Amino acid sequence: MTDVNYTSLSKAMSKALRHRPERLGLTLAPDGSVELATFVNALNQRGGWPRTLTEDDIMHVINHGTKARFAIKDGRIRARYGHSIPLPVSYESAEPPAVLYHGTTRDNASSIMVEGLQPMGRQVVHLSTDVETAMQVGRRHGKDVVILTVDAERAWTEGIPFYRGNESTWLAGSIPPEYLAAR
Ligand code: HQG
Repeated sequence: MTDVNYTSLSKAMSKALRHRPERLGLTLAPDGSVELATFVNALNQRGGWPRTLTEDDIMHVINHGTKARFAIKDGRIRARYGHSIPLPVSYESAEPPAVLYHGTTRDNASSIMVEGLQPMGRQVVHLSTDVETAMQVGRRHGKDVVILTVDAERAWTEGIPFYRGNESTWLAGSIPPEYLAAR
């Protein structure tokens, strides 16, 4: 029997915890979390798995996934970033590194330098701590990748809130063009 495909499980987890919790009959708490046991039940109810999922399967995705997309605390699971659900998730504000990066396409970059970085389909803007991560993020959108640097230190000092996503991802509401430069 084939075992659970952990890439498919990770995608289903992202979909439920970032975008469409209602599809699984879930309601997320204000911090975007849901009880782990309830979450596993809901994924099993959805079906389509080669066997019944357990909390260990969720832990496998968290411990062996390519990126730290999810966090578990006090028996509850949440997505660390990426949300598009209508209800705003309350991220915890924190002081960012002095400089952050954003990888995007050349076409997007020209509008961004005029309109600023906007959350577009998500709740917040996603920024990277290093150029390599920003390149990977940008390549998801096209081959012609431009890296923008974000003067996070000045933006933070001047009152723009930032939030930590994971080790290499920071979040912000939006970033006006005066804090951005093409690298
Ligand atoms: C662009 C993945 C024109 C922005 C990644 C980006 C990340 C504008 C696109 C996470 C704009 C939105 C998020 C403006 C922003 N005019 N284009 N004013 N402002 N944009 O996918 O940052 O693998 O929603 O440059 O690794 O690419 O799913 O955001 O190109 O961490 O875990 O609008 O998703 O993580 O695209 O990626 P996205 P993103 P996962």
